Amino acid sequence: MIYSDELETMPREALEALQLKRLKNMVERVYNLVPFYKNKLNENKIKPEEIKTLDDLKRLPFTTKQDLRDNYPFGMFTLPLEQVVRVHASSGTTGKPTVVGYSKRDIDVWSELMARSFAACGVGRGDVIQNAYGYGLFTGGLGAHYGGEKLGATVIPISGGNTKKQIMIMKDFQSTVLTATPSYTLFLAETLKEMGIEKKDLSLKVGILGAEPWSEEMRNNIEEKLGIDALDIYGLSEIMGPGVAIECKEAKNGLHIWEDAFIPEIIDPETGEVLKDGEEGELVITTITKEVIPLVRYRTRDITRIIKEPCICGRTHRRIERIKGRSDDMLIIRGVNIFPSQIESLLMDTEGVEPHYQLIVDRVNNLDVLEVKVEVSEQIFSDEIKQLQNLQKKIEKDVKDLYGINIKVTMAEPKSLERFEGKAKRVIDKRKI
Ligand code: DLL
Repeated sequence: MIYSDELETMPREALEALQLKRLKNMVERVYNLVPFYKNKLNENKIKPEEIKTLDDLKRLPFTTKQDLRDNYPFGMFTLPLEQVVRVHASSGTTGKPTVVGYSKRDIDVWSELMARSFAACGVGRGDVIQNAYGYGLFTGGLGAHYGGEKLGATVIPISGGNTKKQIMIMKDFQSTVLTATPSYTLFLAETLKEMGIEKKDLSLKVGILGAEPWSEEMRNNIEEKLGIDALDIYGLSEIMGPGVAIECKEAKNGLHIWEDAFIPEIIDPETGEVLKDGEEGELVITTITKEVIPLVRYRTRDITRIIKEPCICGRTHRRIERIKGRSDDMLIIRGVNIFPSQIESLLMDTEGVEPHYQLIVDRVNNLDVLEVKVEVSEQIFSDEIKQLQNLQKKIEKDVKDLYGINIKVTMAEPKSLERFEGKAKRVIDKRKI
């Protein structure tokens, strides 16, 4: 289902012309209104009027999370607070949060892009959206909420947590759509089972899941457990919130990034060089419609690639591949780079283990070591010890065969590892403790 035919299927040429017009406008605005940008462009000896083609974008300097921190809280805003109707913030693990602001128009654009995203997942009027993303400074809850209302669907603003009540409501209100993190969705599925509720007792048909990396194998697991289509939604507070990119139900392969609002680039994270479509690297986004806090070439730290091929759904906005992980979360184990999502894929393909795991990284004698703790199914757990040992050895061997590294696998009792209501925290880095 296409929400806005004109904008979503716009011929590339027209779309790129629109991008260029908006980009010029935006660079001009930030140069004149934000001292940070004026200084940065001056330092790089580039003037806004020198941006003449989309290719000139790469002459502009990057913006980083640190820049937002240095200008905490409102230093990057282009408008006075009189015109800022909302703020959100992303927590981060240390120090001050990153603060973002929205004008009335920013909220309207965000709601529209979220409405488009819902529609791309087959959601429309008459659908009941159980919005289990957290409400608050986190953008997930309110972002999905406003988009759902804009679309004309019915939104249940339940937020995350309170799992048993959540399930009662899901059943009684006949929710058709679940918006939540993949890890909370797993927790909901597990609780349903404990409560003796089967998927046929529910009206759920789609899950719009994101805010954290998850694998294709995890998708299959969730779809199987809940009998739904599970679609991937991407976004980040600095750029807007949820709805920056979305998978379409038609292809379920890669996420369309709304290019009339954002210009994506993929760069080599080491050198900053722009890579060609199809090459894997760090996603960099320039916002071209935002009023309060437009960002020039924001380094997301998220690793993905741009899919060049047009999509069968007819949308002309390019797709990015499912996010592999954040470059900060990449583990370097004896010189081999590995993302937690790669370990997840492997675990989820292994019979007898549950989709609950932890990665524990430590440094022993100057070498990084990885321990994978994974829950086993009730059945395996009640089998003889030999079975458990075989399973453990099999996973260790599979990791070695695929990635060439030695890791340690430990088996955890069913339901013993932590469950999550929002974003999962699966990596425990003892090197940083
Ligand atoms: O997580 C916004 C959001 C809310 C997206 C609800 C989707 C659904 P932040 O808290 O600022 O914003 O975190 C942004 O989360 O840079 C990625 O590293 C990660 N992330 C978000 N969506 C995905 C996804 C929200 N679909 C950071 N796959 C981003 C992988 C994701 N990682």
